[in-house]
Amino acid sequence: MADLTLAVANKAYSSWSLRGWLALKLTGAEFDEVVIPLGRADTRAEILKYSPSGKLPALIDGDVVVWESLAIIEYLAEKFPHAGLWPSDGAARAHARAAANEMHGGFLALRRAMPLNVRHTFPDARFDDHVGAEVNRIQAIWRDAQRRFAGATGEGPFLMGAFSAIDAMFAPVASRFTGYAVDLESQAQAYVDAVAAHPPMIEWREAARAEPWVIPEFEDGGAP
Ligand SMILES: N[C@@H](CCC(=O)N[C@@H](CS)C(=O)NCC(=O)O)C(=O)O
Repeated sequence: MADLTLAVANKAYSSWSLRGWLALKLTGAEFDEVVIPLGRADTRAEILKYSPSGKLPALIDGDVVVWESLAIIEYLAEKFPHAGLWPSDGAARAHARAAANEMHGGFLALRRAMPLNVRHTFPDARFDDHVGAEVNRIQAIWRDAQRRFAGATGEGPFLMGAFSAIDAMFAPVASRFTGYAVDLESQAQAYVDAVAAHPPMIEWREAARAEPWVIPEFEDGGAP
């Protein structure tokens, strides 16, 4: 049994679980994983065994329970200071944290209109101007991060160079942009493709495809 346990919801649908899981993968630490399927009679009781909020992901480290994806990232960044979750440069770190927080608290229209489904694509979906404005804002965040801080976390095609916490926060959105065939600027498209090819993302998608659970309302709208 590993020291760390991460409880997540269905990999097919749970964007918040994916964020916590990608951050934990980044540390290279061994961990046990518990997947709790949503939408069942015992879902809430099962989640409450790990997470006091009744929501996932939750990280358990001995007596420490960390719920909320951003708090999990911060906990991991403190516990594994050499994992490079946040840039070492203060300006880059502040920028990455601001973008991660904007993602955590925002983009509600987009999140509602494009439920995460890493198993299926919806190329014919159409979106209103509200969603379009959020897509543009996200592309601006990505453009700005790459222009100002490329290389802040190392070599690579991600927002600050190597894959880091800011990418974990935006990875589910990148996946939605692929799934819903959103028309993107070329630089944003290159970033989305890089996220899709990130080996832990491939591992997550493969595990999602192997899941037996299907929640019909999440297959055609309505996000968990
Ligand atoms: N603000 C939370 C959001 C967590 C959240 O909403 N998780 C969903 C799954 S993506 C959940 O656990 N839902 C429980 C349920 O639907 O029963 C975070 O950042 O971790």
